[in-house]
Amino acid sequence: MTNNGYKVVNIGIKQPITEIIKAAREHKADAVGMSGLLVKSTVIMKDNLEEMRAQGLDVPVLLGGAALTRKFVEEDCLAAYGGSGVAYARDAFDGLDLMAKVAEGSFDTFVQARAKAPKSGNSKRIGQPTADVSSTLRPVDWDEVNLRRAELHRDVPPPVPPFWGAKVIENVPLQNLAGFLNETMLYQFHWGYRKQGKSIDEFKAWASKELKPIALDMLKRCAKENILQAQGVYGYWKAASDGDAVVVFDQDGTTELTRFAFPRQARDGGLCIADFFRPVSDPQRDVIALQVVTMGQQASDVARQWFEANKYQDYLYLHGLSVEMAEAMAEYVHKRIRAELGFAAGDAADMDKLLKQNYQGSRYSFGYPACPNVEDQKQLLSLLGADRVGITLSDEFQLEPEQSTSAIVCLHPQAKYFTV
Ligand code: B12
Repeated sequence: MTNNGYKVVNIGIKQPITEIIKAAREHKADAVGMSGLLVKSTVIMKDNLEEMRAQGLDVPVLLGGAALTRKFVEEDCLAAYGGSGVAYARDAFDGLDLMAKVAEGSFDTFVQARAKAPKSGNSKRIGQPTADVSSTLRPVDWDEVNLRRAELHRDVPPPVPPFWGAKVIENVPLQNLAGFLNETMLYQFHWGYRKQGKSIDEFKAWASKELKPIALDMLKRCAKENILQAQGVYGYWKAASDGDAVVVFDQDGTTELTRFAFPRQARDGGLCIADFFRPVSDPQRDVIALQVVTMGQQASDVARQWFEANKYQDYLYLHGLSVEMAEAMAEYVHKRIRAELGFAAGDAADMDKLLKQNYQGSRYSFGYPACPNVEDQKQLLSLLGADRVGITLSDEFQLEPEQSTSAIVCLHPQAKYFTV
């Protein structure tokens, strides 16, 4: 937007609404923009809009971010705000179109017209914020589930971990992670390069010539200036299923440390993460691995400094790379878990295939459909002692530093991604 002639006052992430209102008044903003990455933040957005209305701040509002849908913005958010209107920006270009409407005074009419238009096929984003999704969506046939569980575990002995509890991994050299980088996500999603008529193979060949050197240079700089600091904590615990919950035990297999509740697919034979663990009644305990990784606070701090210094391209390259490196670090730790448990030999050799789950087990992150409760990261971080590498959880259950990701790792050969 700045590059298109607008003055943008970036007040940063996780700002309370009082700060947003204060800044909007102080700078006489013509519009306010907010971005919501997690579903939790979209709920806060709605509260913010109600507060703006209550405080009489009446300016056009633009909303975007991975966790939003056009429907949520045009129905719930618009109803919460009214006033000069709220519009959904699918991407930065949508944002520019909307600002043009603010400038020519047609935003309000546009918002009203768009709110009335049908909303099918307008967004690939995830659904609206959901309330408590931990409960089962329909009655469960437990006889059937128990039979399936018995079947799943018959010939699959629990793996034997090299240690119990959590272990810290400090300062992983970035070159060790580079191989796990999802380049497609980096170039297309974060850096915004489009295929523009090229086939996927042509795009890959082009990207490897034109974009990979940029990524490698940036990685070198990050290593030299210590901008990315890859750290993590992971470990192994005894575990069992109890209904749709997974109970995590101490090494003795009887002292319950915590439990995570999971939703079950509402269909015959519907899956639930708990199915990949032997029931509590079984004398044998299964194993669960937990992990959390970060690229460190410096990544966010430097990205912000570059942004403030108007180094937009460097900022974009660094931010995209840092978040994808967090994902790469998560893959790296997951690979280490498979190696320690002795089944990494079954990993696909090709990285593209590996990133598509061609390995045994599954890494589920809280906040994803089979495992939706981001709140459960509280117990996860506490079991891991994640504060030892500087990872904490905000009141809105966001991981800090931003470039961090957590997961539970199910080790059962049939554990794959599924949606609920
Ligand atoms: C990359 C990614 C990550 C990265 C980095 C996230 C980051 N800070 O950028 C990492 C690996 C760190 C990560 C971690 C997590 N993630 Co994540 N992640 C993603 C992913 C794949 C892409 C997000 C992204 O960066 N997109 C690129 C940017 C540029 O796009 P964007 O944010 O959508 O913004 C564009 C538009 O929306 C628009 N826009 C956005 N804001 C605004 C504002 C205005 C004013 C305007 C005009 C336009 C606009 O313009 C932008 C450019 O086009 C999404 C899924 C998806 N496909 O979107 C999940 C997603 C956001 N993650 C999700 C989850 C659950 C998590 C974790 C909680 C998982 C975990 N337990 O570890 C953590 C939380 C991290 C934290 N700090 O709390 C969920 C969130 C849903 C939920 N339940 O809340 C998503 C939606 C995946 C999913 N389908 O479930 N994640």
